[in-house]
Amino acid sequence: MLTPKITATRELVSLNGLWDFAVDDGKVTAPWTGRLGTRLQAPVPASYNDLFTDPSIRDHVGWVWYQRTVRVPRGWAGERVIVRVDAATHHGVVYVNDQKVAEHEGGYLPFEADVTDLVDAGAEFRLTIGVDNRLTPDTIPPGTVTVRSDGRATQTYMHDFYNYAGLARSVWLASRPAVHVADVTVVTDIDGATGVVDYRVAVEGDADVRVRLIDEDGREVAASAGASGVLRVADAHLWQPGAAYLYRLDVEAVVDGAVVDEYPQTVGIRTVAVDGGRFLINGAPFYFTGFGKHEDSAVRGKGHDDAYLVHDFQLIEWIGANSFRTSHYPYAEEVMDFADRHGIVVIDETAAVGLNKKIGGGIADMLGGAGDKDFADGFGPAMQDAHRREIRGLIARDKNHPCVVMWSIANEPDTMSEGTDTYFEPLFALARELDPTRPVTFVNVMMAPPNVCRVSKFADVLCLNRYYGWYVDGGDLVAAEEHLEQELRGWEQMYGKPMIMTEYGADTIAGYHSVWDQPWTEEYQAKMLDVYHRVFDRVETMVGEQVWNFADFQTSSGFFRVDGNKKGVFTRDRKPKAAAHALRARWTALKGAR
Ligand code: GCB
Repeated sequence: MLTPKITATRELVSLNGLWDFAVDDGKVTAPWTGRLGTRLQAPVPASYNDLFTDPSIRDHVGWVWYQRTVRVPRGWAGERVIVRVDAATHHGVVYVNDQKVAEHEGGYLPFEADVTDLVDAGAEFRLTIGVDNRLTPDTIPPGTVTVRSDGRATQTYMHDFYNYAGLARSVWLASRPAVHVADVTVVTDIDGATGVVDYRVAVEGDADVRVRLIDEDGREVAASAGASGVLRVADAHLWQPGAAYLYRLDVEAVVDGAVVDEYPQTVGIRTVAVDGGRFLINGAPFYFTGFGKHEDSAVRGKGHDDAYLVHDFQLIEWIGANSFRTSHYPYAEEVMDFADRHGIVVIDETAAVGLNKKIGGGIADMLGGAGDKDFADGFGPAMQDAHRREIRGLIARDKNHPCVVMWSIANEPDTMSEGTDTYFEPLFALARELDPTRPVTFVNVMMAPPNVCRVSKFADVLCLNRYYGWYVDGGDLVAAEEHLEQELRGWEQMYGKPMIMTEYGADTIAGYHSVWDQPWTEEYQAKMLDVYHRVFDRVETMVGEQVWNFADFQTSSGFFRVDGNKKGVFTRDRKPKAAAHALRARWTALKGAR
C-alpha cells in the first residue's frame, strides 16, 4: 500500500482536525448508524487519553468512536475514492454511513478502504471510526484485560510505555485512478561511481509502466520502460548518513500512450552490509550514535506533531547523533520521510514488545511479580501469526526508505525459555525473504546473556539492552564497568558479530544533583553513560550506542516510575539534562573521528 500523495493524477484531502468523540460505555449502540450523541470532540491526530480531565476516559478499556462528515470533492467523479487511516491504536473499524468498509488489527500501521461505490463526488457522507485499545495475549503487543468484581475492566501489559490509544496519526480522503500504480519497490546498489537502482512496479489494471529518475536539481538522470528494470546513474550522489541525497523515481502507468497515473517514489542510493564484526553503509564502517525514542509528548500522547518532529531532529543534530531506533513500534511515516531527507539512520522496529512473561513494565523479575512464566505459556501460534502480520506490514510500508538500515523484529522477548528458538526462526526467515537487502535483528534482554539466549544465532547484528549501574549494580559504577565489559567480551567471543548497545541509561530527575554516585541525579546519569562509553571503546565489535531514552516518556503507573520513565537525556518537554551536554561532546568528537 503506497503512501497517499498529491500528483497530477491523484488528490488528497486531509481529514485531520476536530472529530466528534465518544467512549463506548456500553450505552452507545451502533454509533455508525446515526450521529454520535456526544458533546465531546477530539483532535486527529492525537491519542485521546490525556485530552480530557475525566479519568474514566483516560483509563477506558475498549472501544471509542470518532465521527465527522466528509465532503467528496466534486471533481472526483470517475475516480476511486479511498479512506486512509495512518494508524488506529490498536484495532480500528471504519464505517461509511451505515456500511463497514475496513477493519484492521495492529496499532501502528496504516490501512485503507476503497469507498467509491458508497460515496458521490460533491456529496457528503458520515465517516465513523471505532478504535479499540484492548491488548490481549494474542495481540502485538500483548496484554491482559481483567474485569474486576465491580465490573470495571482494567488493562495490564508488559511493556514500559503508556497504552496511548485512538487516532494518533493522520486520516485522509484520497483519489486515485481506477488503473493505477499499486506498489513500487526500489533496491539500490553501488558499482564504482555508478548508482544502480533496481525497481519493480505493481499496477492495478492493464497498463504499461514508464519510469524516470530525477535528481535534486530536477534533471532526468535515467529512464526505462517496463514493470521492472535496472537504472544506472553515472557519478551517482549517494545517500550518506548525515549527508542525504534523494532522487525521485517518477513512475507512470500508461494506457494507449496516455499517462493514467503518476506516482513519485523517493530513492536514496546506498548499500548496507554486515561484514564480520563491522556494519557497513556504502562500504564504509558505520558507528551508530543516538537513541531509542518514543512517540510521546504531553497532552497529545502518541499523536504525531510536525513541530515535535522538527524539534526532535534538531536536538538529534545538536547532540551530534546519527541514528535512532523506532522503539518499540513503527513510527509515523512523516518521521521516516524526515529521516530520509536529513540523513538520520534508523533501526526500524515492529510493535513486538513485551513478549516476555519474565518482565514487568520493563523491569526484570527482580522486583517479583511478573514472574516465572515460560514463553510457551501464552505465546503460541496466534501470537506468531500476528507477529508475521506485523513484520509484513512494516516491511511493506518502509522498504523504500534509505534511512532504514536494519529491521528489528522484537524488543526484549523471552529468548531464554524452551521453544523461543522455534518461535523466532521462521520470523527471521520471513523478514529475510521479504527483504534480502537489510540485516535483521531483535533486541536482546539482560536476562538472556550469550550462553543463555536461544535466538541471537539468527540475528545479523547483536542488539543489546543493558542496565548495569541501574537495575543491576545500582549505585556501584565500578562493578557496573566490570560486569558490562565481561558480558560484552562474552558476546564477542561467542559470536563475533557486530554489537550495538540499543539501550543503556539511568532514570534521572532533572534538577537532582549530588557529588556522590547517587542514582536519579543528573551527575549519575552522565557518569553512568561515561562508564559504558569507556567499555565500548575497548570492545572492537561494538558498532553503536543508542542511549535509553531520547526524552522522558509516560508509562503506566507503578512504584518504580515517577510520572513516567525518566531515562530521557531530555525532559519530556525536551530540555537537556547534564548528560545531554556530555553526549554532545562525545558524539561530536566521534563524528570527526569515524
Ligand atoms: C527496557 C525496555 C524499555 C524500558 C527500559 C527501562 O529494557 O526495552 O522499554 O523502558 O528497559 O527503562 O526499564
